[in-house]
Amino acid sequence: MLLHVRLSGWACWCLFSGVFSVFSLQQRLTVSLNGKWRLSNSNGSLLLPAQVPGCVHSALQQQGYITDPYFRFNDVSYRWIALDNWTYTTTFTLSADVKQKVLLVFDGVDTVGSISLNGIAVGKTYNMFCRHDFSVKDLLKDGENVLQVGLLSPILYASEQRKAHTSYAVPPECPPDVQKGECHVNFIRKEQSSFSWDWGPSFPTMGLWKGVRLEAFDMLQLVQVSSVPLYNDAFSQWTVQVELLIDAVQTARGQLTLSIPELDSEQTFQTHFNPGKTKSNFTILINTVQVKLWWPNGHGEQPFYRLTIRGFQDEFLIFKYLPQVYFRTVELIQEPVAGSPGLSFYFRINGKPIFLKGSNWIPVHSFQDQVTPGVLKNLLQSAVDANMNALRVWGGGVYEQDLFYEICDELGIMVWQDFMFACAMYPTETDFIQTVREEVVQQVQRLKSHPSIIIWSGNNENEAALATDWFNIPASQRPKYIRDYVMLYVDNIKKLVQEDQSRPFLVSSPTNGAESEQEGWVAENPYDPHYGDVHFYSYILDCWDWRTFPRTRFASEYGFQSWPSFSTLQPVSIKEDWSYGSNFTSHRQHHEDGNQQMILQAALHFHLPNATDPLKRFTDTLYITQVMQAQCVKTQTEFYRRSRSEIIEGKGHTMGALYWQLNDIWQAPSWSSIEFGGKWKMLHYFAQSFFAAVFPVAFEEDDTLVIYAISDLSRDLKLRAVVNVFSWTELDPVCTLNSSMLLVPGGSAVVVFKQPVATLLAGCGNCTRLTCLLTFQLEDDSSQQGPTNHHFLCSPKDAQGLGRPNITVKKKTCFSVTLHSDSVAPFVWLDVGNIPGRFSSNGFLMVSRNRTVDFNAWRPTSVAELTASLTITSLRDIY
Ligand code: BMA
Repeated sequence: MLLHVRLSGWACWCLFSGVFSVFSLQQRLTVSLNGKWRLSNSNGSLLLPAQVPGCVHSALQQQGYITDPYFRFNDVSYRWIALDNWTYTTTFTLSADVKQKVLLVFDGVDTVGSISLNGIAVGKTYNMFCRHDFSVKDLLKDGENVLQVGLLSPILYASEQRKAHTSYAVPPECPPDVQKGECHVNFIRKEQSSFSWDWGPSFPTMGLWKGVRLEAFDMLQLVQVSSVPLYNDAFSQWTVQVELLIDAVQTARGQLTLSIPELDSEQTFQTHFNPGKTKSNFTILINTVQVKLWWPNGHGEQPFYRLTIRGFQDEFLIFKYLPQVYFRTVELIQEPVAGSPGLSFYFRINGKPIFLKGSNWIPVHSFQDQVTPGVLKNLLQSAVDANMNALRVWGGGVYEQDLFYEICDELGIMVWQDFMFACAMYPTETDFIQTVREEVVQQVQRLKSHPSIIIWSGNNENEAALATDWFNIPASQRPKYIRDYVMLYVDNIKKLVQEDQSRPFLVSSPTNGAESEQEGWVAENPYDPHYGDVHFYSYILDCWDWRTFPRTRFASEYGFQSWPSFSTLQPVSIKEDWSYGSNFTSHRQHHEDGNQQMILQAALHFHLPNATDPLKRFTDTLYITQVMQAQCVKTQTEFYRRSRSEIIEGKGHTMGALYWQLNDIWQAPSWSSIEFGGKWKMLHYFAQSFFAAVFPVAFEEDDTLVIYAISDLSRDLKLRAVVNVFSWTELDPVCTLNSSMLLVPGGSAVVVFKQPVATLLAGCGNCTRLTCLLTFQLEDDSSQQGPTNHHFLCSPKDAQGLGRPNITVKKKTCFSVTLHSDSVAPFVWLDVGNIPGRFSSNGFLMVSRNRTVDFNAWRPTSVAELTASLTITSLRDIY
């Protein structure tokens, strides 16, 4: 049918020219149905234009029916939106009947939808993570066609599903009250955090969150392609497995040619395509072992090759596609460790053990249609700029859009990809399992060509939830829940995923991995530091005391909360909100006692803000929470990095540190190191140092100062530690100590300096623990290697001589400022309000009279604008 289409007056058929560069004699035609649709609520009282892709909340806001959903208490005020049912409608005009098959394709419906075309039911949707297509040729009319998608309230649907599940409960029923969220999210295949989380609001979205289109073709069309390189050790041979998902109208014989000219490799296959959608696999042998490999950030480049896939029928080219292929291998090594019970847990990429440095990724926005390429790029670039090489896409959010993984491929960010299940038990009724299976098949097919994804993981914390009984499941019923757990993640998800041989699969995070499997997939203690990965949180214990941290094989989650800066909060609040005790401040905190915990943790080492001016007191409090968080996560990360080469009391060989969490979903207190909007918190500036490839770490054990040199480089280094002892009152070191030169092998952490603190101080003027502090760095024969680090010998609140530094701006050129200080100043923080961008360094310890810092603006600005916005805060300014 149809050569011409008019969608609301302006769309038309076009030759398909999207991701696949397909051309053929049997042209495939597509028409986008994206754009302006009509949206109405269940009783018709609201009728408005709505953009597709999009969601109901975004449409209501764009049309002025609601204000910013993130403003103040709007998450609660706008609860009604997701309690109603909504209908999306569009009309389009067609003419001329030319194609044999016409598909109506939805890349993503959020979530419970009934689709009708010209009044005739086409299909239903129950899973926002699935793509749907419907054969609609017979339903299309010449002239005007009406397409409608009715969406049920996800809250009411989830609750209905829960009610129907009468045999036993599937906990948790509801989130904790402090989250002000909705119940039974585990009964609906939808972003789990959209019903609220401990860092995010409840906005149970509804909408057509991805594209909609018609696709028409005569013979066949290529629906999806994946290409996965595999290395066979025994034969020292690379192959590329190519999988084609083809939709054919009738049986057809054909020929397929795969080639990578740059690698001098080409192969032709005779094949045939069966009617309907079928997957076909082809393997091309690579004629050389000399391929350029894809490496994680910091370990090499990210080169790729072009694979040419050509399909022919009767010698006519029917499709052509040119995907990028990146070669790399991944192994997850779980084997006995000398001197330690349990098993190792680390990743080997291209045969090289790699320490994973990074964080956890949560949804970037409650309304996914508002996530722009710029926002994604900025966040991922910020990760790389902080020397990260890995991110975990956490299981309570969404499988990210293609662009996310493409950028990770390009930047060398390794992705630990969870499946979207988190902190809950899940039903295992046939329908539920069926839709999950479809979701898994589709997502693996979509994503497996990305070298950046180095592991699939079944869920977030569900093994731990069962093992440590989060939901008070009576002992007699436990076997049933374990059966359900195994059925979902092992018998279904794991089985489906294992067809992808290019990366490992873990059932959960945290898990004991191979040991959990031994114990029937739910280990007695999935947090066992001798196995697998660990999530560890402790808000009450002193975070400066490294003894409180588990010496785990792999730390995949740990963290501390902080508040975002005032410039981030200001647009969503009003004056009466700007105090730490306000309703707003407690409303935005979704973690029980979170605000108090931050203050208590900060008070262990810092004087709390005591300004009389309420606004200053508030902004100083935001600042001190960021100082606390940065220092806490630094201490914990340093502990993990220095544990990579040693076994102490049977524990160690830590090979990963992914703190919780990288980004924020809205303007609120959370564990993130980047605020909503992209502004770096102090923690992110700290991460830039503590994730540096070469880095010195100091700590004390039994009053002895120990300094480690940590190196992620491949080559060996010869380094010495240089320790400068400063008095809080002066800007010239009281004394300087040098260690001897030591070998620091590539990929190791070794002790380079050790001295009792008392001895060190005795040889250094009148220094005491209270009057002095240390900075230290690593040097080779010619220069400093890696950043300078510091070590406090007492809590700054007890420091003697820590005065107001009187920091002034000495010089300003372009976007750089030179600061001048009279004395040592800890945690010097430059802020330019809402001018987006970042400083070359920030939150630093100033131990020199002058220091120049650059500002990299993310939009055009001027020296005058920056000058007017610049504020400088250091620790002594808040009390
Ligand atoms: C973890 C995560 C999230 C949560 C975070 C902070 O365990 O998996 O569920 O947001 O802790 O509490």
